[in-house]
Amino acid sequence: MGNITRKHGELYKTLTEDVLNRCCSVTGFTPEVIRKEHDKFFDVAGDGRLKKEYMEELLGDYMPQVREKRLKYLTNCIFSAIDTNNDGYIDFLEYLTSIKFFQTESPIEKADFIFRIMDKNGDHLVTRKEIARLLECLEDYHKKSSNSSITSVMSGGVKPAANFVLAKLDEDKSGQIGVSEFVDGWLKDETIRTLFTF
Ligand SMILES: [Ca+2]
Ligand SMILES: [Ca+2]
Repeated sequence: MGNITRKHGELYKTLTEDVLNRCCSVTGFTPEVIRKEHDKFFDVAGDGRLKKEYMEELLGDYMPQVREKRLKYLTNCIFSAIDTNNDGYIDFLEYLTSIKFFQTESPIEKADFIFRIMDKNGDHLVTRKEIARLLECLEDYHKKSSNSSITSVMSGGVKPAANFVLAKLDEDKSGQIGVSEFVDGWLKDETIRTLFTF
């Protein structure tokens, strides 16, 4: 996120008027919401840098059915999607932005975020393997699904499921999915949305 709203190495420890204004303009949240989240964030991340282990713990509580190895992969994917300046920590602004993505009502923003989670190596393309690995993480989660199209897509395992996703989304038949193909599919197809919602 190499934009002017971010200052190098800043940890946003004190909510000055300037920091507050920038947080508001980046996220669209009200100052009240930002103050509340600031308290919450610094309660956990004392020095302003949230570590990956903490996210793994949170995710493990949220998705107890996901096994350890898969949880690690999923944590890595989500963490790198949130850690936009790639310094190995989540700072307050990155934290705010991620809340925005998790809470957003905008299907395009949501799809974009899921795409970035799935795109493990960050090359802006999603391969069959990246799809399969994310679905593998979500496999146990989907097992309890009452949605018959999800259980049917997942019934043969993650490889056929990844093929199904690729066949649905790969409009230009390049063998990989670009972000616009994913967003299109997300908007059009309920099975795709449900498959990647967790
Ligand atoms: Ca960071
Ligand atoms: Ca990729």
